[in-house]
Amino acid sequence: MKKDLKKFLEITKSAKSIAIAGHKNPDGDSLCSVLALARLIRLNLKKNPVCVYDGNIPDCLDMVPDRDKIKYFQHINLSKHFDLAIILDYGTRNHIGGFNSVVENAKTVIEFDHHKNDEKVANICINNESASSVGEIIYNVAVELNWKVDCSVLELLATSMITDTGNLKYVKDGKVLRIMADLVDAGVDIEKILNALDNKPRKSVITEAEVASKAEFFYRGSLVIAIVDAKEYKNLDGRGETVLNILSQIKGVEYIALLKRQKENQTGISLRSKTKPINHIAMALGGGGHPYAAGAVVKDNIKNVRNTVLNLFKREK
Ligand SMILES: [Mn+2]
Repeated sequence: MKKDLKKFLEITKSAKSIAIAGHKNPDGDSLCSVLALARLIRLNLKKNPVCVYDGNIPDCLDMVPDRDKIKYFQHINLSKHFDLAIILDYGTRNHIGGFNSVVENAKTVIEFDHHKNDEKVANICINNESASSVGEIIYNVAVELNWKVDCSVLELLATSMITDTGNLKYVKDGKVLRIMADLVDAGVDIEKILNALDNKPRKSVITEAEVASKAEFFYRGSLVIAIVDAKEYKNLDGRGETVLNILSQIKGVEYIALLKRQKENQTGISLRSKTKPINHIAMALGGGGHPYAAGAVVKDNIKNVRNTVLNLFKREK
């Protein structure tokens, strides 16, 4: 067994209190890898970790197993010193959000991540940048430790892998598909998972379709910029995936920038690309992410951010 994994097992076994969180505003991988790891620890080590989140969990994730077992960070005792804090899928420190105080007060911190991450927060890092999702990392941990699993663990891990690969579209090698094949053989129902993920509120889907209909096209249609105003922002479910999905279907579109007016002088940006890496653009805006899916939050109004984004993409043509 690898050294770090052995240490993870020893520390988790001896910890009297454990808290687990993923990044702020959880997506499918962040939420489901937290719930899957907690369930695995309950099943195999007879301990009951506290699952924590910050921000909002999209309605489309309401149906995942153990959804009711995760608590908003302000509903837990933040001054309590946990023996072990585990952070998953977080990327950079500012994405830990309200869980930061738990991390700072914990005796030991362990991380599982697949983001490029130069500033390690944890004492033990079980990271793999080539993994499709943290769900894939947790699956491999469970296999390596010979841990017992149940249907809910497998469904959670499958949901992590499916959502972080854009429904298996962004699969770069066979690893994740071989795991999915094993999960399907073990009873995971991909159709059921995908139908559950479509469980979005009507007002979100309609609002996102309206946002897409007002999008502007630049550089011979290779870049599309869509803008979400303050009122529309309240109606989004998650990051605006429906807008991104609609616009990515348009012929000739290579890059999508979704700009969200979070506050008067704060703009959230989601960037997507079909074939060329764009995470350097997210970094230039003070953010980061994956090569083809990245983002940032900029303290400026939406009009200025739109012009900055337009200029940054000028070089990408
Ligand atoms: Mn992830």
